[in-house]
Amino acid sequence: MSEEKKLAHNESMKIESNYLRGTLAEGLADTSTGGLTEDEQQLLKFHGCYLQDDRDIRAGRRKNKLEKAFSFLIRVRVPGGVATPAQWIKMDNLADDYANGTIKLTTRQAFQLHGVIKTQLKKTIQEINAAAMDTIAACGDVNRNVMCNPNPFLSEAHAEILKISQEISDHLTPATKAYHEIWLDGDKVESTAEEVEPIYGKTYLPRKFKIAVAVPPSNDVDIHANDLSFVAIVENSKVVGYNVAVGGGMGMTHGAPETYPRLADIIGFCTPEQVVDVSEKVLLVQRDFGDRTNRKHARLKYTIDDRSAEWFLERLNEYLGYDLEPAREFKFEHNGDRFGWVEDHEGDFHLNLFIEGGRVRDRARTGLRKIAEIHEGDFRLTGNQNLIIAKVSAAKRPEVEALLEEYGLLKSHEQSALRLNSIACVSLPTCGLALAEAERALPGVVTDLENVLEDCGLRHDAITIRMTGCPNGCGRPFLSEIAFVGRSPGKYNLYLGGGHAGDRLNKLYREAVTREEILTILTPIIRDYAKSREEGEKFGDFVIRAGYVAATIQGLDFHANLKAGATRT
Ligand code: SRM
Ligand code: SF4
Repeated sequence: MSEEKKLAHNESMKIESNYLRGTLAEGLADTSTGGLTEDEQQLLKFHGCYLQDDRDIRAGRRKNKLEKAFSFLIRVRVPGGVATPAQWIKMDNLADDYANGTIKLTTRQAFQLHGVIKTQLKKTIQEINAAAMDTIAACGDVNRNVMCNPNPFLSEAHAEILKISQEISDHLTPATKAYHEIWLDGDKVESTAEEVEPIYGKTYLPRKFKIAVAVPPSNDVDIHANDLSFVAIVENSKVVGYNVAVGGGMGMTHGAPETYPRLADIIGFCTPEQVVDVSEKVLLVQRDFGDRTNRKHARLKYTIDDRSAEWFLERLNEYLGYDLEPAREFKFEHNGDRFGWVEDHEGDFHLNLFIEGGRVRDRARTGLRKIAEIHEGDFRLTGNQNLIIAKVSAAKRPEVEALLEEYGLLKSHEQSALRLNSIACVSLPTCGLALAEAERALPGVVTDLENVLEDCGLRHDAITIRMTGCPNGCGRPFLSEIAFVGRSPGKYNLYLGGGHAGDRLNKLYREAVTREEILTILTPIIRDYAKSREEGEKFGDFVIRAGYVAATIQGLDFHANLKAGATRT
């Protein structure tokens, strides 16, 4: 990082905030507006909330000279995605009492509530905490919700990785008492001299930081979208250690080729005992070397690309005081969920349900609440916005199934394989950064494509398909076989050729296509795939072999495909 460059404004804001306090308490108490100042909004993120407004009615309110229809998004951290039935019921209550009547299951195994108004924000956060959940560090320049494969009861390996994810999460949670003071009426710290952030320091990280733990062959946590990942190496059902991957990420900006999605580099292997230490030290290298002058260049992926993965490994080994071992062999086969019932080695059952767009609403919400009221196991949020009803005993299963049947959930996973492998980010109307629809548009696009797939005999062939309202990449679009990335209202960039296991970036195939053009463009490619694919060949591999798009390599090349004119004649 060049010393002459001016630090980003957020850096001084963090220093002056006195460990994330700033004027947040005063801003929240000000009832003359439903909003907050710009700095308060930035600080609020560290506490797990975003100021938003209802974009469906923004223009009308502007015309009538009214303040935007402000409300808050609250993100609830759920390390490893595990929630008890009591916590589920609490989220369900809060959805009705303070939010917009829905629960959103996110792509990082967390809960979100949308539409909470300022005067009810504190009360809502207090109730979340009373249910032994919290929102601190769900957003902001800190480590976010730690993801892990959500099926811990299937083998001892899964139980181990859940434990390790929780340990990483606990270790990297900010130490500031600001959260307790502001939201939970905790005692005020009298002097800042008393307070330290032992890991982060006063300026926290240059940008957000994301960690995931995967168990091959499943890459359901999409390690290549994370700053740091641990890939469990399992021998005889025991985790002998973890490969360490660094520098993955999705976010980019249209028209700014210096920003791009990036696959993580696998740089070594560590033992289970070293995982928390490695997490801390990777985070510290990024804390010390990440770019604090340009927030669009501040993620670990750019720190590594600016210097090299070898440089990063040397620094990391220095910080650790020991060397990572060489990485071990492993293979991912998919990054989607495995739906339906499975039985574990203890004789309990787990049901992976499909929740379209991760949005729990209406009848499905009532059904899941009824299940929570009788459920003796727990709930697991998956990284694909779906839900596992976990640890159902053989005796309890008929009761759970009767409720699933009554509320139309029993066959939720009997959809086309395309739909089951779809992800849409939230986008409109709540997301302030959305350029086009996503959660509200993808189901219809999938329906159109299903007709073509059905016709070609491909209904049961899993193809990953993702849509986001902008190129920030919250639905991890650049890792899917088909992706639509919002450009402007009703228009998307179409990407093809991601790896089915989330291990290869896709490539831009067409720019600014309309909703109507999507079907026209994709129909012949799907037909070609049905006719010309090789035995077992995945759609993402086929479109590269058939010359629709070039295989992607890293970095600036991501934007090169269209210019190279790689389209099939
Ligand atoms: Fe995200 C910003 C929603 C996962 C990359 N993301 C946002 C905000 C908060 C918009 C904002 O800053 O005002 C969105 C709120 C929309 C809303 O109304 O709810 C938002 N992101 C989401 C969620 C809810 C999408 C979903 O439909 O599930 C996911 C919440 C995850 C969680 O529980 O923590 C979500 N966001 C992701 C992911 C996927 C992942 O982490 O696996 C990514 C790509 C991975 C990565 O970070 O590189 C992602 N979100 C971003 C970015 C781009 C970051 C970058 O490095 O450029 C932004 C914008 C930013 O930070 O400036 C963003
Ligand atoms: Fe909003 Fe863009 Fe993220 Fe979608 S990808 S939720 S539109 S920031």
